[in-house]
Amino acid sequence: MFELCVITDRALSRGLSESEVARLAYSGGADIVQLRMKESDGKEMLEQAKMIRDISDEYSKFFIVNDRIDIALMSDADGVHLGQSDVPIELARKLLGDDKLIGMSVHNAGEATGAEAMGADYVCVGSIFKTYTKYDALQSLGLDAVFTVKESVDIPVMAIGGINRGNIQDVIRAGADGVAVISAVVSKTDISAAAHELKDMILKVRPNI
Ligand code: 3NM
Repeated sequence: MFELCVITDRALSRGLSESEVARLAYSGGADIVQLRMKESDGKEMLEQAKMIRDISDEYSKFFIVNDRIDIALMSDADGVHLGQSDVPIELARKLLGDDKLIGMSVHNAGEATGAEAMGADYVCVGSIFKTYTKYDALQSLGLDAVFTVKESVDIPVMAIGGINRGNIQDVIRAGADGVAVISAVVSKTDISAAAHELKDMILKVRPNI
């Protein structure tokens, strides 16, 4: 369920809308699409969210909204992904109810155990490698961070930041339940094929861990 999350990024997706990217990502095997539109107004984001909801239903896959609980509620998304400086998980849970997923970005074991205690359904640790996509990301925590975060919590652990076909299997071997990627999928000319390749690579190492 949490193996491959593809996060949208309009600036990288060569003129495709978020929902177009989502369809291609799901068709390639993405388990989750996370709608991330930091610069967008609510109207446009809600339109994309509703379209992705329908597409994710076609594929029976998950749809998560970054930050915006209001958009998640209005589009009936499966949940939200929150950062350390977003609204507290307890409050998000009150608004969303127990049936929705809440994910949280973390950088270390302390933040991960905190997120779990507050009721997060999964955590996403990063940035594992150098990323050119998020300028304020804490850079290059390394694979050790995946291992220590995984050791510290019982909820699923995803990893993010600079993950691509060259390092994805190391990330899974380090203990990640899954990965979240932007550039390794959405910037490619064949988004579906890129998602398919990464998903395949994850599944290939899974039986060995
Ligand atoms: N969050 P790419 S790194 C959205 O460290 C995001 O929390 C990060 O993009 C974090 O796969 C990141 O292109 C960008 O490196 C990930």
